[in-house]
Amino acid sequence: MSAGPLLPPLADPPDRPALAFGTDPAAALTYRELAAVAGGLAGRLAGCSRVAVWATPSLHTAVGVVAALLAGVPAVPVNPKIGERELGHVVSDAVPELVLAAPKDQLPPALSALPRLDVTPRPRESGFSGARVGVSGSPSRGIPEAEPPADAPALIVYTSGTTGPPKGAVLSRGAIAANLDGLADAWAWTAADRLTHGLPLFHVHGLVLGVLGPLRRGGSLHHLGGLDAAGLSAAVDAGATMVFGVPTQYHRLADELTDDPEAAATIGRARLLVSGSAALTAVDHARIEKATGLAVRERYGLTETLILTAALADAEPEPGTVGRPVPGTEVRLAPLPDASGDDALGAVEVRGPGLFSGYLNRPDATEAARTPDGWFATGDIGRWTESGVLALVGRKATDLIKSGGYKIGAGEIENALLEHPGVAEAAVIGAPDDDLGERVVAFVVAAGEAPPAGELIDHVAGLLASHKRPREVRFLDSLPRNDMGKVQKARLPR
Ligand code: MCA
Ligand code: AMP
Repeated sequence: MSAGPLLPPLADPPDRPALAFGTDPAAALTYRELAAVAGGLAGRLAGCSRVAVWATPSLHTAVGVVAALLAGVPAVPVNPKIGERELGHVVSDAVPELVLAAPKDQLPPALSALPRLDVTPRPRESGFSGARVGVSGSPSRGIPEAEPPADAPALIVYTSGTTGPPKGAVLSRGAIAANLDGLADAWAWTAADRLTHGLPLFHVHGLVLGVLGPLRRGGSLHHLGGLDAAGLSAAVDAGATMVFGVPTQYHRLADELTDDPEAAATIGRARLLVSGSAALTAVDHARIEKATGLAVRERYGLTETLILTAALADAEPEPGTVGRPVPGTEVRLAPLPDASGDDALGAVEVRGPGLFSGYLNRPDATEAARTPDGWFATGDIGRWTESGVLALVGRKATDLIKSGGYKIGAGEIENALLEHPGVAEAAVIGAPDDDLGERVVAFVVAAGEAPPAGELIDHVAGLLASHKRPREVRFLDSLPRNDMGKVQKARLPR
């Protein structure tokens, strides 16, 4: 299977802005500069089996990932707030040959044991030259001349399941290209667009849509580090046309904009506000529209499938819905065994070119996620509205929590809690939360005297990524269990 380049503008790079991080002019590159700097680095990566990228929200991360893609080497973006246990799992599962990081980054032991290449994209004003990429380590091995095949792996993105450690979703070059092109159709996304956001760069949302999206189109990205009213209105004032965010970011923005009509009016000059990774509440949808005059478009996806559905740029958005199948993607609702009499509800299944190639080293899990006729079962439950758009109504697994747009497996946190000597039993749930959508709540039966809640929270944050830490710990004398001894989470006190 042959394919055109994943990032076409880098083949004959124009002298137009490509990437900018924050407000420091030194943290910005044109396409010509990016092609030179990433090309130089790619020459040193080519031939590697896989590389880890210490994925801080920085130009270094974007350059490192682009370099790996140019070299045809699969990149494994690593959350820089990852805990020790989780990092150990990622490193032993993905077995990266090298790690790419910024020179100032301090890497934890599991990564600092690997050969390291420092990424130092040089600012324009210092007489930029691609040859000045600071790389220590292996000599140049030459960039492959031919574009790798469409089914070649581009990224391995770790995502949580209900139990066990996160699984590495292998995303091919062809899946990324096809999905980004489908989104370009849905949103009329072109080289004229300047995208802005403040998303992390170790997940599909921030990295695939948020960095590779603009680079595939030939447009530009302005990464803000976070999303607040002042930063966002300045970015729109400076020419940003599209905004991506998770619902928690829009919720906080809505709070701020209530008291800042000037920022709201400026943000309203953008072309498109897009929300995804979790459900945006109708209340926040209305608050943003009232303040800015712009209705937020929702889109729905998974790490494994990329984006399935999106509200179209030129259609009237319907709050509480996630739009139509992205061009090229088929979405169906399969009957639910226990739909409580509501026949319109179904299990969301997807087929199309954006699907992942499988979980790394986990053929069993890959197989389990596929239906007998080859569709991917998302685990989400939805229904089609009368106008033909998808509304999500829930998830099959109660042990998956979505907090701030991050997917978190209850089992992984329970296991981490049980490693603390003060914990005899643990049950973790997602409790409704205005800001985070759901917040991680841990119910704990102490072994002897109850340890301080903060100690348990820090314990989890040290082993796993910090966003997986419980926001609340409640001590119980015992967990509610059925006759078989299985914890009945529905009976936990809310
Ligand atoms: C606090 N912190 C701690 C502790 N307590 N760290 C360690 N131990 C502790 N005990 C620190 C954190 O490290 C962090 O530091 C700060 O406190 C706050 O962290 P956090 O709780 O994460 O911040 P938040 O304010 O609650 O974050 C909200 C957020 C974030 C910004 C919305 O959740 C976020 O970025 N969400 C994006 C999720 C996303 O991209 N999902 C995509 C996957 P510091 O301040 O230094 O950071 S879904 C996907 O890709 C699919 C395809 C899709 O549909 O999009
Ligand atoms: P992840 O595995 O982190 O990629 O998260 C994928 C999950 O996020 C999906 O299965 C959905 O449950 C949820 N999700 C993504 N986008 C939306 C959205 N717009 N509305 C509701 N849930 C969403």
